[in-house]
Amino acid sequence: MTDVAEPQHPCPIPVAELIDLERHPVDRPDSPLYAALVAETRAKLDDDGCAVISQFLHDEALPVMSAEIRGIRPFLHESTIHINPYFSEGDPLLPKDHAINTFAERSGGFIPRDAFAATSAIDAVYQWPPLLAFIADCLDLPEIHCYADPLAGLTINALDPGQQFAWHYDTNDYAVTILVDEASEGGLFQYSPNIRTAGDENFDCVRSCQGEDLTTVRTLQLRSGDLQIFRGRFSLHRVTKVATDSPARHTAVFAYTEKPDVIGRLERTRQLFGRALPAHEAAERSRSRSDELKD
Ligand SMILES: O=C(O)CCC(=O)C(=O)O
Ligand SMILES: [Fe+2]
Repeated sequence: MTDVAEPQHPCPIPVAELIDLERHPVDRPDSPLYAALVAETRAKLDDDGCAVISQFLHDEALPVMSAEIRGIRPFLHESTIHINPYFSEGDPLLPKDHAINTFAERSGGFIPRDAFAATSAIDAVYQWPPLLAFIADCLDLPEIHCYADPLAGLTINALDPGQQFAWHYDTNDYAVTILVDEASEGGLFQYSPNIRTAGDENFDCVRSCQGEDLTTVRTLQLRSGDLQIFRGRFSLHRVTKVATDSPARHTAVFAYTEKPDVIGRLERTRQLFGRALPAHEAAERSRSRSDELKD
């Protein structure tokens, strides 16, 4: 038998020209530099749930990716809502100034996966097998797969001038993002490491953050081209308002799953994207066929 070569991504630019592999040798798992990078990233994740690999991308990749995002911005879905950190309704039985009853603006938009061209450089990095193996190593997982969802797998988060993402927790265990376009002012990622635990919501401390007491809060100085791995289940976080005279802030959000071929639920997809694709309907049908429950 002959070895089957990795299928080539149709992006005309090789990944080696997009990721700075000299500095961050994610493709050389047997090298001491790779071991050091994984150890450092794991240590940061253990310490406060956040690891940043600075200048992960080559500077030359940034204008290419920025231009790509500008090209697909017509597919941006924008909304302005007011959220509490739990994305839930308020609780009339609790005091008015309780963390659960404290809402703040979440304004911004996202560009869905099906807007990306087949030749996308952002997609080439997202899907690159050595990167997936490296991220799995950092998270101490046997393997990860690209989220097969045709709308949610790879997205761009956009914050235009004047927009912000208020304090919240994520529902997923970890997020992998690359900042492509930074704001010139504002648009700062802030987080309060492990402010809650599985057994203690620590509402008082959450309320302090909401009231702009930033004693427990760390602020990242992210730059375009930085890669961030963030565990957002237990660490309250936000992106501050992008200044009104700043360019838009764009992050590429890489979604992965531990099992292959995972697709989002039909109803949830309709809520998030305002539409679903035939793949979502097919997945839902095969789910109900394989469901052996009686009700
Ligand atoms: O755009 C970012 O840097 C991350 C925003 C965020 O917290 C999220 O999408 O859940
Ligand atoms: Fe988040």
